[in-house]
Amino acid sequence: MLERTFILFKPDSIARGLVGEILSRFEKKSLKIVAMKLVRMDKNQAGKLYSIHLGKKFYDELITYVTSGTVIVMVIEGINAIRLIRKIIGATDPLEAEMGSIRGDYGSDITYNLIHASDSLETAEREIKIFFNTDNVA
Ligand code: FUP
Repeated sequence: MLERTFILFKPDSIARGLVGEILSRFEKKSLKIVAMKLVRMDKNQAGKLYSIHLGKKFYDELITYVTSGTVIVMVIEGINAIRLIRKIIGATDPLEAEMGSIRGDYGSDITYNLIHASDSLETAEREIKIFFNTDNVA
């Protein structure tokens, strides 16, 4: 099924110069970028994005981290894009992520894990709306 998913390049992927490397992995899998912008996320947007984690012990550190620098938000389209991208990215904890995945190859910390991708169609729809109007998605 043709799907759209929301991707966030977290501040460390930009600071470490890994954006091109990560994007090229998506492009080589025939995934298409349909919207993309550089933003400095505010606490309100970060709170909406991670509302499911409110109250957890890592929540404050996570919000501080994703609002600490420039990020790139993106909508990507492709066949089974949601599951495919989650596989390319790898498990949340870089210690669990398989080598060959983005977090497996470049991650070293569960919080500073480079990238976020939606985990379902419903989540994708909700997350895209936090950052994009329907008229700036191709
Ligand atoms: P993921 O969908 O793989 O991004 O992972 P989750 O939605 O479970 O977690 C969201 C973010 O919370 C992770 F990217 C990093 C952070 N997190 C921690 O810092 N510690 C944890 O134990 C779990 C998640």
